Amino acid sequence: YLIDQPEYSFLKDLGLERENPGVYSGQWQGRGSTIVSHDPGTGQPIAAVRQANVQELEQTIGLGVEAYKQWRQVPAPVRGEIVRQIGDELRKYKEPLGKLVSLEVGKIHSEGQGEVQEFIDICDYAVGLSRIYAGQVINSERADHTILEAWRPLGLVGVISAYNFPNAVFGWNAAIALTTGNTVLWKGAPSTPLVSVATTKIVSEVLRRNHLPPVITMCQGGTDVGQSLVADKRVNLVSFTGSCNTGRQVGVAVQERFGKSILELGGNNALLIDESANLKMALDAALFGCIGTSGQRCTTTRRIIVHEKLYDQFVDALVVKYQQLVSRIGHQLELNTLVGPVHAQQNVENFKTAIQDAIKEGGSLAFGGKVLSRPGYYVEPTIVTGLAHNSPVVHRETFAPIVYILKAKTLDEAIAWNNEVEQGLSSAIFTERIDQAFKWIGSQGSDCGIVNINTTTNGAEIGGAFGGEKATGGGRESGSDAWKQYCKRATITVNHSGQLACAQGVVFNV
Ligand code: UN1
Repeated sequence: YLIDQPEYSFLKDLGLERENPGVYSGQWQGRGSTIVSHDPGTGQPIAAVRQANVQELEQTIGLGVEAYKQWRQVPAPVRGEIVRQIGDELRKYKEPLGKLVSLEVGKIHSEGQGEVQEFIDICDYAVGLSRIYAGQVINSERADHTILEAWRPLGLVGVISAYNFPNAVFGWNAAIALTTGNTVLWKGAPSTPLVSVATTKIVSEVLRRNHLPPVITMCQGGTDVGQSLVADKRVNLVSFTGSCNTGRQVGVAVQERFGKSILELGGNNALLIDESANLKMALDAALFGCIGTSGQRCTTTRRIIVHEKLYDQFVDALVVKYQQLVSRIGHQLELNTLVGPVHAQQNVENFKTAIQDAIKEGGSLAFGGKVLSRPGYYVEPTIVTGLAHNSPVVHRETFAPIVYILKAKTLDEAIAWNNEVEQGLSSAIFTERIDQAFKWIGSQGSDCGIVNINTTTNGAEIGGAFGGEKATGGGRESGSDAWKQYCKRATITVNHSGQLACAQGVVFNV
């Protein structure tokens, strides 16, 4: 295991061992099957985790429900103080934890650090919010009556996160869920169990220091554990991040029992380049959008729709940029690397299938297209041109660094293509024209949850609500008023008139 080697001593700094218990419910255990986590950059084993079995999951849910009974009585700003401490603890471990995120996912060093930063940022945000989670006072039609609206916690929130953001997605959910008064049960992706364990160790230290019950619990596991979590009535809200297909099943299963869900599913995000665009900026945005995280963000730029007058110039210039990147492909922890591996062999297979389909459907490779022959899972960043806007492969999300460049005649055509895919997560336009910018963000514009101007499709900040429409699932996490999704709303009519009066002028007395 890599954990035995001196240059990986940062794993021990995080409290990890060769074999780690994968369940935290106030204490550490794990009686399910053992899973070995691998470095996607070399294929070497890092360390192992003993996952939860279904019985342990059920016990953990019970403990989370019990902890809620105590936690909901704690004033919100005091809950905020706990989250402040979690943020501070994460600051202490940012470097090794970010490095572990890089090692286990395959993302480059600065992106691993950035991911932990995103968790720290949402902690700060939630601490502030904990003092201002506000309801409202509404005018009543009846004299001396007042209508109040208040937001109450739901109970136990289940968070199922994906391998590409194994730390931050838990953070967005946990920081807001905790400060709104919920307890949290986390199941991370089966292929990033070490990030789950290390993150939970950091968090659990804060709980221990404050003599708190397990307001955060964690069960690493496979499909059996995931399905039991989703089906369990005691989990009041399931926040799921993953594919559209699994998300559809999760949504139906949770609805079946009238639970609540937040679904953060796939994206098929387009970057529109208008004739008036600032080309230098647009190219930089395309580079990070398409290749950042080796094309494995749900917000990755999958399609670039370029105005026909700029098309040739744009494609040529982007190819030059891609050429400059070739020397920057490498292991994710080498500081010079800009393009790390993809996460697993499955991503390589999906990459190959997408390239074959793209060629079958009439596309040509303007750059890349090959799997690199070296240990680990490396593919070439790839540009495909010449495909029809509605080719099946263009409408499919492939979690790999492949972008399809399309040529459009007008902004209206580009917007129609932006909107014609099933997913509706992120989108961006590069334009210097104010009329186009406002059309883009208006009701005739992008139908996505994220609608950017002159910046990338990916890399959203925590202050805004994050999520998308249509097959992306409709959920919102993180900033703005996304906190309301972790609450139930109470509408409270208070009669202070001393007499009973019905609304709508109804008379009902004897
Ligand atoms: C994801 O890929 O699941 O906006 C989340 C971004 C990041 C989050 C991506 N802040 O790209």
